[in-house]
Amino acid sequence: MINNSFEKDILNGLNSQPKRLFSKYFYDEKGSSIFQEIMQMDSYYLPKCETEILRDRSHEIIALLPNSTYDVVELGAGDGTKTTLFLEALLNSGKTINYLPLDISPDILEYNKQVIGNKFPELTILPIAGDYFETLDKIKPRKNPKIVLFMGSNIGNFEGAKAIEFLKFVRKFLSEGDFFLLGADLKKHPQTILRAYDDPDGITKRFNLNLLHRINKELKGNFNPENFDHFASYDPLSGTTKSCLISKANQTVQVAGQSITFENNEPIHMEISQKYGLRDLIELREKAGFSSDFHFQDSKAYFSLSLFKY
Ligand code: AVI
Repeated sequence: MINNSFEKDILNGLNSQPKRLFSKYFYDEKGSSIFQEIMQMDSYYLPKCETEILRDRSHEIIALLPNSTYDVVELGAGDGTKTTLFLEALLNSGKTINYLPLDISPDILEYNKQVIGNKFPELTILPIAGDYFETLDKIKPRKNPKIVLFMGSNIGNFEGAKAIEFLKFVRKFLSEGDFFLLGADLKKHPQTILRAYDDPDGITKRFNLNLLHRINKELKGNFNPENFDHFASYDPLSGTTKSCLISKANQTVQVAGQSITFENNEPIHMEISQKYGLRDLIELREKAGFSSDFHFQDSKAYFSLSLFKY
């Protein structure tokens, strides 16, 4: 099915200067499966570090939660595999919890419910499918205190002030006594970060090129993905990783009935993945209006799970 906002965003992006496409469109069926390959790469340290924190430090996070009952709300929950570690620690600590996974995809939520439900048969699971606005609106009237999870460094894909806007937006659906748990990738040696986004096997390149395939399929495009290279860069001053596709020739491509011309070596900006220092995370928390913060890192201090109090 052709999605109009997809078409509009793609055409606007390709007619902008510099050209740009948006990483939120990476995740069609093929893109989601390539992302699973990325998650398995040795150089893509993020999921391993986050899992280590959830495995080894969940009890410290839970010690900061004063209530005995919580709604655990997970934004962009996906299949929920990592979350089992946190849910298990909550249940072991004697808390009564309900799990509310929110995701745009009803299929992934169905799978999530099966996986988590099999592991914790006693847990109440209330999946809610839809975009953030619809789903958060549904959890707002619930009486239990909430802990909202936003993990996987997904915050890093928001550009500039959009990360703060997003946290402010989520906070509007929370109230006194609630918490927000943010998974954020930390600033570290630039080479380590670059290797995560520029792997020698070309998996990240395929991940980016897949969006051109998607445009071909869904918007009657005729990109030849072989005419584009992938280039990732990391700026240690700003903490921003940028991914671009680079045109390997002067070429004209048709998309949804429009002709888009590329000069040789012209970039398409595809994605940013922001890295944070501790000070940056504190600033983010303050600007979003949360009252205090606590940070839990893995043994290499590559990644942070940061708990913000309403
Ligand atoms: C989903 N997101 C947090 C990933 C990231 O690290 O920015 C997407 C990704 N892009 C390239 N590799 C992984």
